[in-house]
Amino acid sequence: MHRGLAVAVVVPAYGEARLLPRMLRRLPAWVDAVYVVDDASDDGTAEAALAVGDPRLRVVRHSVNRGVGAAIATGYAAALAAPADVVAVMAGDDQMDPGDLPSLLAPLADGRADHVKGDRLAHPEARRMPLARRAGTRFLAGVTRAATGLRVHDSQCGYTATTAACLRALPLDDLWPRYGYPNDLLALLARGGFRVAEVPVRPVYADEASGLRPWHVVTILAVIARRWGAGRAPGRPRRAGAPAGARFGRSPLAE
Ligand SMILES: Nc1nc2c(ncn2[C@@H]2O[C@H](COP(=O)(O)OP(=O)(O)O)[C@@H](O)[C@H]2O)c(=O)[nH]1
Ligand SMILES: [Mg+2]
Repeated sequence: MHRGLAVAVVVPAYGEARLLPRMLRRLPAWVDAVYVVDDASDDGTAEAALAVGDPRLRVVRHSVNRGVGAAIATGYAAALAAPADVVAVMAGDDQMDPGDLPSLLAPLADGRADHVKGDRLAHPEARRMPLARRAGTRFLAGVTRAATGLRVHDSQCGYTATTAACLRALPLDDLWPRYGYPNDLLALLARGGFRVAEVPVRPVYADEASGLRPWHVVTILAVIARRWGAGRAPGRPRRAGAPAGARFGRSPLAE
């Protein structure tokens, strides 16, 4: 429990036997439940997770690889089947600083947002992100803002926390299954009129290897295009606006 909230963490993991145990051992003691989603890894990822011996941990396995977005949707479903107030997502390659989790949860605990995501570009150590990553992220964030109307600055950051109520209302079976899922999730949130907040998180680049390739930008643009204008759909639910000055997605009331 953290600030009165039961906290679940979903960890998508594909070929992460080396880094996943280190990531799991760094999770704060107040996290209530952890769902590792192993997506048909062939390197013993699931066994490595179980060997950590954390009683909070459950491993869910896909029998064939379905992609990081599909794995997160599976993790969300598992987390929602148990009592949880908020569900965070942290990558299995130890690229998300657990020290940032309280700031991700704060807007949810304060009732100011439904979904909070990390913004690596707003962190004092933003320059740790490789230059091409920073440029690509800025470009994709611009397109995502235009498509959804949400004022997001790091659309590609997968470090998030969402209320269980919001997740229950989202059509998660419809979420894009592979790279590009964060943009698709933002479109679904915008379409539902949910309040999205960004908080600075530390960019971590160490000994991991990314599966993302430059050509994925084309896929991501296509994913964004398929729900273009989602946040401006007529008749979407109206929700309370965010406090002035916060880095929140555009409130329907402010339009
Ligand atoms: N379950 C699952 N996880 C994946 C898949 N592809 C990537 N991941 C995980 O998603 C996280 C982020 O992927 P990564 O390739 O490191 O992307 P990047 O950090 O944005 O460059 C890591 O924990 C990966 O293990 C997949 O196909 N299935
Ligand atoms: Mg990574």
